[in-house]
Amino acid sequence: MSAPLVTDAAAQPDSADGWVPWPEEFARRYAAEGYWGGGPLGDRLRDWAARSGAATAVVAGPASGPVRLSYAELDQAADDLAAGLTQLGVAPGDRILVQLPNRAEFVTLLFAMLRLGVIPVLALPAHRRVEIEHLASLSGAVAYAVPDTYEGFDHRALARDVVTAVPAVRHVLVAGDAGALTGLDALAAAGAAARREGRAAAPPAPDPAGVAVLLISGGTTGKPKLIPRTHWDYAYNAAASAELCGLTADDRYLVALPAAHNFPLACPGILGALGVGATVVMASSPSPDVAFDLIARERVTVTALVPALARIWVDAAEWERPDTASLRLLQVGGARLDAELAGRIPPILGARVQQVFGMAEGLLNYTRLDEADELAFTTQGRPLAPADEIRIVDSDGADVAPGEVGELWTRGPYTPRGYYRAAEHNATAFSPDGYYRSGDLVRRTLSGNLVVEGRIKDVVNRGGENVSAGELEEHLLAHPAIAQAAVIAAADEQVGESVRAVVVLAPGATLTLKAVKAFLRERGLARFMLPDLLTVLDALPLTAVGKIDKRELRRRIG
Ligand code: OOB
Repeated sequence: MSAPLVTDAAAQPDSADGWVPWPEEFARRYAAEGYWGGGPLGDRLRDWAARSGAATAVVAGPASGPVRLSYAELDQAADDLAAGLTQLGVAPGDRILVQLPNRAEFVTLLFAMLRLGVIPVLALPAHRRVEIEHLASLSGAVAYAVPDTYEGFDHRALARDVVTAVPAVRHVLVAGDAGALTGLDALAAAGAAARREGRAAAPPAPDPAGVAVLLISGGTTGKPKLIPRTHWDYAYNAAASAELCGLTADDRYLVALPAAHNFPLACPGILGALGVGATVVMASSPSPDVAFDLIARERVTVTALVPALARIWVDAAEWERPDTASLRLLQVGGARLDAELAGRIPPILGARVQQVFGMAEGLLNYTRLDEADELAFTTQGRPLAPADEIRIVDSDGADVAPGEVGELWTRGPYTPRGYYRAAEHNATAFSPDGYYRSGDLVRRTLSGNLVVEGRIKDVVNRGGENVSAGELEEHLLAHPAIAQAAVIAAADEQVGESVRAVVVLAPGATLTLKAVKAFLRERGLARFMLPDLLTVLDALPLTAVGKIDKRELRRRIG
């Protein structure tokens, strides 16, 4: 490995190397066992274009005039944009903060940067000034790529604020109407002209053992962190996921979640689909209106959702009966999927369900497609790679007995050994022998699959008794009147914290705290587990990728 072990990230503010490589011994093993190898991700697109040149790589844009890029066109667009970026003075190792929604430019810019060895910092479209300024300064980004507007929000205005607050950001790159700023179209045109006239010398391909992209942690505590994913680890992540999902050139993958999220980007997502010559269809919004039309028109075969969206799709489809005949696989992950909802997916959408328990930090667990549906309804699957190492431990870091609940620790060929420029945090987020301490509470079933029981800190401490929010939420969801549930602490003078159940009701339903308690007691729940307060809301706040946002909920009604 070429990158040095960085122990004090702050000492290297301008280095692209603020990451912790795998120890030599592991790097050698992952290469020897075939997990790592091959060229950098940008070069792979050349191979894919040589193989599938005329096939459609990307479909994007409004229903009125979809943009269709063949593999050959995508390959060329990436070269043009790469030449444009080079002309702008962007150099290998530089970071660019990319905040693009699901449009064709997301893919062309991503590959342009991968080719140059310029590192994308993949922000989500829903991020706003506080997160963006934090990510820009933490990464030392030299540019910020935005859409003109998205969902009624003018990202160019945000970009102007960011450039003022973080002067290291020298360029704003705009997809769409750029106004006085630099348009990605214009940049690609300038790059194409330079290439035609032989003025664009491509820099050498980047080291595939080095960082390819910086993902944003989905953590709900503290500021977002950056996760360095290398060309090799991310290529394996995408290709092995594609194989597990049986993806072939005949598939059409719908990007319904924001493309910058690990799940639709590489599990198998965009990168996995392109790697097998499939077509990537970008949905401008995950709403059933937009998605169902695209599924019918483009004959979509596979897509990925978070549970909150899966529920919206299933409810809408039950009513509207859209044409989803082409859909063979619906992946659901990112948060707890309840078994009842999972069971409604095959009959209503006509697709198999696959649960995916993953994290931007690496480890992916999948339910397998050659196993009984029941496992996909009730478990979160098992690790992707034979080389994934898992420990389920108690609060002292000792392995729990088989079948018991404990914290999931993991290391493996696509689970990095540290966050980017975060030496202090890394000391506690990783064990001394390199396991990532996920904070997820899991147990392993007899079938070898994992079940996620909650988060380690997501408990309400009522006078010394710990009530697991995840466990209580699962019981609440079993109530027919409850569509969504989140359990949070409420300040209580006597016991410190009391248990507040925040719920969204099923259409037309009503509910009282008394009825909830009676229902839970009937299920055999201990008295200390029962909620003290019930709050009914029309909707729960969601994170940038669409998970229930408990931090925001606590802020509103803690
Ligand atoms: C995915 O990645 P992140 O980084 O946004 O969030 C990771 C966290 C996990 O640590 C876990 O707490 C939760 O989200 N989670 C799940 C879950 N999948 C993720 N909790 C329960 N059940 C699941 N199936 O969310 C992500 C990344 C790649 C693929 C899929 C999801």
